[in-house]
Amino acid sequence: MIDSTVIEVRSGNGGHGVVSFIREALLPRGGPGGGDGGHGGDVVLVADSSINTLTKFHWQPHFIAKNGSNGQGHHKNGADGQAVRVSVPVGTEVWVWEDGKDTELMGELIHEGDQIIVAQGGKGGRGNAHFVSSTHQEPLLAEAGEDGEIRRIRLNLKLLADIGLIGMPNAGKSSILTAISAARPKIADYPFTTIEPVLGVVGYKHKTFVVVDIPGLIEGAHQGIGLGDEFLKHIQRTSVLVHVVDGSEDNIVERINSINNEITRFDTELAKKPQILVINKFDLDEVAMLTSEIIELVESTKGLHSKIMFVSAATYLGVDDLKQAMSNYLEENQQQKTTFKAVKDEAVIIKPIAKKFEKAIVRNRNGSWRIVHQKAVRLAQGSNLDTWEARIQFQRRLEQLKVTKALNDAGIEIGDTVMVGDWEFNWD
Ligand SMILES: Nc1nc2c(ncn2[C@@H]2O[C@H](COP(=O)(O)OP(=O)(O)OP(=O)(O)O)[C@@H](O)[C@H]2O)c(=O)[nH]1
Ligand SMILES: [Mg+2]
Repeated sequence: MIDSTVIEVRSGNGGHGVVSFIREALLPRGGPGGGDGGHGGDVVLVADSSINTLTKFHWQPHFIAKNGSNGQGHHKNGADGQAVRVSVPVGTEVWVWEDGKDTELMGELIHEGDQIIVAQGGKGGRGNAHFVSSTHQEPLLAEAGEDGEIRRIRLNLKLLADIGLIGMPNAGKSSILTAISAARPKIADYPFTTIEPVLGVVGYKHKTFVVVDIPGLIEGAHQGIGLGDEFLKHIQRTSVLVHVVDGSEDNIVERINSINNEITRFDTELAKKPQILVINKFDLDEVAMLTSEIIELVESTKGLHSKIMFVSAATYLGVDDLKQAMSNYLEENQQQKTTFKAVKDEAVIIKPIAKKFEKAIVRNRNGSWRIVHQKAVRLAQGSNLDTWEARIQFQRRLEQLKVTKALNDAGIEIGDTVMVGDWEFNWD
């Protein structure tokens, strides 16, 4: 099962606004008619319960939304670029991935239909019709479209289940899941039969809940021994753990402690979750005979806060009581993000990462200046600043955008070279 993968997403660029004038027979001087560019498409992840793994991203790790179209004359705005909507499993965490590691959690898709905009389309540039002012009836300025975003993100699937089954290999975890639900995980008398998590839906009276069976743990799992502890992330969102022990084994208490140590090392919060301790294989005489001894041993061990139950997954002895205990424990310990009682939450839309606005200007090493204020740069890129008149209009905008003030405050002098986008001029 692929439950973690890095993908690259790219939103569309905004289309450019244009400079254009309406000149018709009856309107010799016309007015500005340059349309706006369309917005670039977003890349959006959508939680979809019909998908259970991230496998498809292994083959298709790139998602590119369409650019917005440029505006045209006669107030024609460019079309918006189409968004790309990508279905991901419910339970997916989305991380910004930089330099080979997670840097920021963008959000978690917990409910069916939850959405997160992982790359926001660039805004369309405004056409010259927007730049009319009392002093400039013939605006010669238009904005270039804003660039889209390119980003690598890591999808990390954490299954959503209410109850997690933990324990050593061969304890009978998969047998218990089979006894309480319609799931049919592989069962065999050798360790590590289960190699990836399996979900089962349990119905008890009028309630339903989801139980996840994960591969067995052994001492040293946190160091990668056995199948390691990477599957433990799939029980991080559960509310209750069912700790399954093979009652026919020796050293029961040591076994329980070593599993608890492994989960503590993985995540101390996980170790604090309430546990139901299930002594399995109760059908075997050797287990049935030692019942009171086992209870005494477990109860006299410090730090074991569990409820003890004796169960046989083979004969179904105690299985109904176990379902009832699970249901009661869930009721008492329910955490938000679970499926218990099939609570139907509203789907949420997670906003994109806020764009960081840098400063307005920078000084180059050779003493010249560069305007980096985004709006000013887009205006310069979208306009032809070759004419004296366009430059006057542009300087007027620089004043409005407070770029002029920033330059003055920083000590610019007449005659200094100023660059913005691809343009270069002397300050006057
Ligand atoms: N007698 C008896 N045998 C059982 C019982 N439950 C499970 N077993 C046997 O124990 C062995 C292991 O069972 P599994 O359910 O595969 O154990 P598991 O904990 O899922 O093991 P891994 O997936 O390897 O971690 C199998 O041979 C089962 O038939 C039980 O209640 N009584
Ligand atoms: Mg198993």
